[in-house]
Amino acid sequence: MREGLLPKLVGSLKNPYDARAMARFKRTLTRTLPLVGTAVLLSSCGLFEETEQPLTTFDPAGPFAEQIDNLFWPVFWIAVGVFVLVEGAILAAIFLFRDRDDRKEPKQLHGNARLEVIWTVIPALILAVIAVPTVSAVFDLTECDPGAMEIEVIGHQWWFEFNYPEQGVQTANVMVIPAGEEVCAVMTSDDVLHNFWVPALNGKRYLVPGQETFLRLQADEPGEYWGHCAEFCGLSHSLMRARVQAMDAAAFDAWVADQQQPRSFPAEGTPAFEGWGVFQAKGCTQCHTVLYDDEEASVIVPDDAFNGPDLTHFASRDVFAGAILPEEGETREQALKRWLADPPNVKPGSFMPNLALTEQEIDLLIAWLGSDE
Ligand code: HEC
Ligand SMILES: [Cu+2]
Repeated sequence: MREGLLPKLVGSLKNPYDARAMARFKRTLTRTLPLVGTAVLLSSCGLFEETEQPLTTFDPAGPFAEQIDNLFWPVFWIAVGVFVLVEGAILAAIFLFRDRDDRKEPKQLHGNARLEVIWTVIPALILAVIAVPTVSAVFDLTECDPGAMEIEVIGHQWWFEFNYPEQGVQTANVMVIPAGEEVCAVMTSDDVLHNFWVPALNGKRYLVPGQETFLRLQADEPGEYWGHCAEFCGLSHSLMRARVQAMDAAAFDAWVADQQQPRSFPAEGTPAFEGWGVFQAKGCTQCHTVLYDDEEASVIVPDDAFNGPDLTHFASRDVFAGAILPEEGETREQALKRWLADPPNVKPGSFMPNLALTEQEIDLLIAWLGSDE
């Protein structure tokens, strides 16, 4: 191999009328194209892999995601039609009018006003027709029904906070909603731009510091619907997930009643009690609110201070730290150990610092964290 692939290609392109160069170009193409094609095909296989947390817009689970789906498919098929027509015309021109030794030059259409008007007006009409339902859907998907239950969604680097103002409930990472009912997400951010996206329930919407944005959410059936922050928001953006948990009305009411209860203060002498001691001694109280039935023992981090997730009912959430833990194949305890030992190692840039905890302190903290039954 004296020449590299690139110089070969460039060389043959520079001189397309040179028959030998052209033959070389064709040979190189026939050798490389199958390779490139296979690579592209294989890389797309990843898209169809079954994961436990699928993020797909093709699986709508409620009326708002369905509205998007119902808009997507007609537009997609119109686009397919345009593609086939345009590419077909190009291929027809290439093959029907290709150069032959004994052939005269075909009729030239350059500057044909009639044709140019036609191929400007048709796309403009198609776009205008598509714009009508699109614009109306964009508004409709974000204008909540006045009777809908409100849930505040607050973005933090790198986790979602969910507050239920009517119920007086605060939680993180797992948004619990009643199935078959519209919920209005009233959203903002505590730091930088984030974007709340649960593809099975609705499209994406920004969380903007100092502003409120709205998003209608509804899941028709009880189930788990995964979401992700959809705006690059710093180092651990890719580790900022959320999960929506839809429950039937009775289960939702029971969940609310449970969350409204403060936590019972651990009995003296238990590992949970000692864990609470570690929690206070290590300064965890600086960032994490914990509400006890014993009000004096409660710790409330003011809203305007730096806040981590409310840990009152941490035990009731089966995923944590931006809903990325526990990872597949890992128990909750293993994940908690990893998290408490070195948060920035699990989530680069994490604002929960490494507090240099000993293994014993971690065990006691885990006993306390899991003790709210
Ligand atoms: C400087 C503030 C700060 C301190 C101090 C702090 N944390 Fe955190 N903690 C955070 C933040 C911020 C998060 C969310 C991190 C993320 O998901 O990116 C968090 C997350 C957590 C979580 C996961 C909660 C969930 O639902 O996602 C647990 C558990 C936790 N911290 C326990 C502790 C314990 C125990 C201590 C003391 C040893 C402590 N934290 C000290 C800020 C802090
Ligand atoms: Cu984000």
